[in-house]
Amino acid sequence: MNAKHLFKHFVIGFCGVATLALTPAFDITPAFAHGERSQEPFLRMRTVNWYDTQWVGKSTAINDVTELKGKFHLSEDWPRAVVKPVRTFINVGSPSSVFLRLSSKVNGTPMFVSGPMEIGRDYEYVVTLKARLPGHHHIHPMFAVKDAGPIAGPGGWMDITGNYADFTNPIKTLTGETFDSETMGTATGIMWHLFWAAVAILWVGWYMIRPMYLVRARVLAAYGDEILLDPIDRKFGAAMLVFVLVVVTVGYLAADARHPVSVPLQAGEAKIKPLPIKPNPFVVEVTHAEYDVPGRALRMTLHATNNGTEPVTIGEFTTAGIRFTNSAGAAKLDPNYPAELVAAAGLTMDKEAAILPGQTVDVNIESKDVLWEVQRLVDILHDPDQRFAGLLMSWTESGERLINPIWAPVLPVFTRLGA
Ligand SMILES: [Cu+2]
Repeated sequence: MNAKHLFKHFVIGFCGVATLALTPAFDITPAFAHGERSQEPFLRMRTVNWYDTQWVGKSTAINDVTELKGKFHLSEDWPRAVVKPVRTFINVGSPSSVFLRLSSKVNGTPMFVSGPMEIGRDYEYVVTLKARLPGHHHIHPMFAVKDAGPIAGPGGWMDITGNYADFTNPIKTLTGETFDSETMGTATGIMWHLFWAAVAILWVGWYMIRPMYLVRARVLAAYGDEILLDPIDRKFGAAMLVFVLVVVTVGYLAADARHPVSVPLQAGEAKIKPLPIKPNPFVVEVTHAEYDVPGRALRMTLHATNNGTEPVTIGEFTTAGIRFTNSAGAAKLDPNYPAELVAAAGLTMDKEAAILPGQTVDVNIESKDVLWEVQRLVDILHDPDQRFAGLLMSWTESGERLINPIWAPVLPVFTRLGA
């Protein structure tokens, strides 16, 4: 067994021990999520409206590469309480580093540093992932906003098969060297940790025994600190100062000589153009919205005008990664989308007929499902700012999808009005 395998077994063992140690503390009964539902609903509904999320590799072998991709719209109804997305980053929410992120691209631009994004616009992301730790993992796209924190998107399960011991991540540098980033520099890292720990122990130990703390404290209180330091202490202190400075300088010069060509950590800003605004002939406005608490339903009245040349059918309302569809929307649903996030017959309307070109209608639309409770979105009713936002998806007769961001204040009701 070589050093690399030894290191890998150490990591496996360490993760195992850590899991065992944490299990009784947190009682991790079969986890179906990892806390995303506890994120405030105004954050999940009114910041990032995720859509077309795809967990490409439902099952990936160790070392194989897969993708997490999709699109999102930054809601016009962005809460006042959340910092505007002036510095953002696309990341992946996962239980530890089960995948290695090889790249993230937003609208085709590599996003290895953070950058601003525009409210009201759409973005398409592709995160390339390399399978690292075997298991059944819940994976979320995540949108990090500086000073607001990470905002988790919908979670889907991705499996990784194989053995961690087989994982490698060979990297070819610009100077033509190849190394495995999983093990590169491990010995150096461990050496420095041990070295500085030994120096620290020596430093503390020296003063600890000359004399011991309690004696020292009493002398300090009675006579001050001057008599506590004898000339040897001062020499030892000066020697340590010189020693530490020499070690740091020599260490730096040695590393610099060994790797003369290096690129500093990137501290710039990714400039990402939003997706072009697609002309949308379907104009929708929410004129009234209420949440029926016992009925677990968000009801809204839409004032909709079809300015296009084809009939338009409403098929889906999506918010916080949860999708409410009627039969028209269900037919367009990606079968791989996590079933626990879909209310397949959750969307009903009082006018099911397609909205004809030139027609203006007021449609009463209801998205009803226990998911409002299960996903804890109903908590908006406890917010001082009771509002929702999401995306309304409609389809023209020829199959083109039209997306309308919608948002409105929500009135809580406890019985069906007018019933
Ligand atoms: Cu999760």
